[in-house]
Amino acid sequence: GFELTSPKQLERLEKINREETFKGYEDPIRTTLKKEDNRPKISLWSVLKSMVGKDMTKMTLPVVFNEPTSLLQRSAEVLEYSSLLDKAATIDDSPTRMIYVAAFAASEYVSTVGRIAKPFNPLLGETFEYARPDQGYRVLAEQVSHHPPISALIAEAPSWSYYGESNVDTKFLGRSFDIKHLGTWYVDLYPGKGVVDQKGQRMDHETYSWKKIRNSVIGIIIGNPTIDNYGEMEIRNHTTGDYMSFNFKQRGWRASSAGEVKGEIYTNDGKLKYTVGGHWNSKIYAKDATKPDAAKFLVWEANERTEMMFHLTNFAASLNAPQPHLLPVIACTDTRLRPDQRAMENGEYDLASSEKTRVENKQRAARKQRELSGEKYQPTFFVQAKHPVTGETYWKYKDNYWVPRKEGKLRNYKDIF
Ligand code: CLR
Repeated sequence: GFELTSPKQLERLEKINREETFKGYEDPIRTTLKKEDNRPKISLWSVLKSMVGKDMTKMTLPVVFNEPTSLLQRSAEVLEYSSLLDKAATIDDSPTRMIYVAAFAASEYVSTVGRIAKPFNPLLGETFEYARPDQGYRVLAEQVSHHPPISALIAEAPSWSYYGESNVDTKFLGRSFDIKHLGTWYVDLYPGKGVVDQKGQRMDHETYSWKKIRNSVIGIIIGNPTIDNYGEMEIRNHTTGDYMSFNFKQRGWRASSAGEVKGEIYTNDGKLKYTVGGHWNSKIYAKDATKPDAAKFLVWEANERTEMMFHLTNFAASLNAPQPHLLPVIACTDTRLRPDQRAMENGEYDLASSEKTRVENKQRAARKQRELSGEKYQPTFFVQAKHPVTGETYWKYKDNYWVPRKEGKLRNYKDIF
């Protein structure tokens, strides 16, 4: 919806189109699941009480505690509010761009409300693609490691890329079920007018990075299980030197304090430029801190939600849709083709459970085979590399998905289901 102005943005748009990214995305977007919620009601505590001290990968839970999404898809849910990045790229000054990048980083948490269920742990080599012709972006995620479970993801649009690794450390400590995020996430933003870096050099893009805050399921023993998201997010613009400290307050006794966020944006000379406030579960505002009488302005507002099975958001309901034009085009490793998750979505819990056991056994057999032949597993679409800006190790997209996909070469390249 935003105008593209720079040659770099147009070049990126041209690549997305040339690689026929949107082939298969002709069907209308699915926004809801029509099934009735007929899951048996089992108390979470009754199942979890024997698992104190365990992490999620070591818990064998009945499949009714799952939701029909994979962790690859859940990492892609952040794209629901990607128009914040489109907007950021239209802004000329760097601290103001930071407001919208920060709102993007915070916007994904509203989708966690009511979702007290376990996403499917992706199989090694499982992929998930998602593209939006109406918004101009595309996403690719791949499970690059099984122990520990790590997913790599890249989303690309004409004026930005968002990429990083999802590597979560989960622990059930009795009172709460906690999820710590170890991976770093990046945005490369290509503003229409370019960027001036800290040395005064003109650049076509700038790089931001941050780590995700903690998720915590509380109220497991008494009351109803609720999700909280809290901690300190530090967002850095490595190119201009701007910095933001963004605090997500832990939920207190009063429900009114739930979801509170507070942040400060500093320019590279250490001066406070903006304050940001609001709630990750409803609205986020910003205010110019250099002007005493400045009014706060709305930056982000959560989308309306239709109540549906598993409390998915409307955006989440679109991710696993078995669209007739799309299924023949996607890679054979795509989550949409995973039989246990599909059965779960269809409300066939017994089939979901037996298929889950089958595909997990198949994964185990493949690993045994590799061990016997001394073969080291290599992901297909991502490779570990040193980040050109931060110097940290990250999963670099090999730029080898969309062209082979277009040529039909990913229809049979692997057999994981
Ligand atoms: C949060 C947003 C991140 C990606 C991400 C990774 C792990 C997810 C987490 C999100 C939300 C909460 C989550 C978690 C894994 C397990 C946990 C779904 C999506 C659930 C609530 C734990 C349920 C407990 C079971 C025992 C039922 O970008």
